[in-house]
Amino acid sequence: LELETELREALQDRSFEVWYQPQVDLQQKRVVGFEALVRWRHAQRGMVSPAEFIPLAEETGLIVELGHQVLEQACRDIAVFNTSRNQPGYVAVNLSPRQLKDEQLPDYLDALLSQHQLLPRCLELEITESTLMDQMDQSLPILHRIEQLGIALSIDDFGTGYSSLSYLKQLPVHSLKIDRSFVQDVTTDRDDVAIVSAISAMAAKLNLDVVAEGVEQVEQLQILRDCNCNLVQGYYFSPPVPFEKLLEACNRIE
Ligand code: G
Ligand code: G
Ligand code: MN
Ligand code: NA
Repeated sequence: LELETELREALQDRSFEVWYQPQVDLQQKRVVGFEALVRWRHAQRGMVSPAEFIPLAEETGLIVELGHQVLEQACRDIAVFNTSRNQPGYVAVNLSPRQLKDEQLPDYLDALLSQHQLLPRCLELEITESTLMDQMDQSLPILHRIEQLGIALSIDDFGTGYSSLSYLKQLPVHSLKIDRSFVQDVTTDRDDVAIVSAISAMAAKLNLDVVAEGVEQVEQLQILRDCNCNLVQGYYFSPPVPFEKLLEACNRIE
């Protein structure tokens, strides 16, 4: 079967899974939130990476329905998860370009929060820097309405997409995610150290949180600490895991 047909069937069957990767506050040594990452368990092909099907979903417009399914699952899961913890965590959901042109998105999110009786701060949206810069005019009014709901926005892959700092100032942004490519060689490349500490310092001045992604080694962690980057995510703490394994992952970290 063609991938597109299979994608439609999987949407119909609601057979996508959402996995979660913890984001850790280094000072508190606590898991403060989770990135939601969609997974497609395919009968013949096995686990299909979102890197393969998200672009197709985006091209065909199926991303809007897929995005709704992911958002619904993520909200349901975080609502359940938070009842078992004394401090509520947030779930950060990735959004594609087309979703950020959907004028119904803010109302949809508002209804979703009510349905799951979630505080707005329990939901974050990740938008890549390049998506933002490519469609600022169309997306900015939508993003402002989302901000008014109290939902936080995070700029994903920060540092790779030529964001203009003047745009950054206009945007209702809550946090920056330092792209994995800068974290990867931070133990050997002094330029990467300079980039990470500059982004962290700028974020602090602008009152933004900063999250380092793709942290795999304890040596990277120490440098990130020295750069005042307090939130980290990566295989060092936990890979993305299915919901059933999340509590166990949190207990290992904390
Ligand atoms: O988890 P993994 O490395 O396989 O994810 C690959 C890519 O797919 C990443 O760029 C990630 O942002 C993207 N991705 C994962 N889940 C979603 C999702 O629910 N929606 C969108 N739009 N992108 C996602
Ligand atoms: O594009 P985005 O940043 O949303 O994608 C996150 C992707 O990074 C996911 O596919 C996730 O599985 C992957 N990822 C998460 N932690 C690590 C890590 O420590 N190392 C590597 N190489 N990939 C990671
Ligand atoms: Mn992301
Ligand atoms: Na990223």
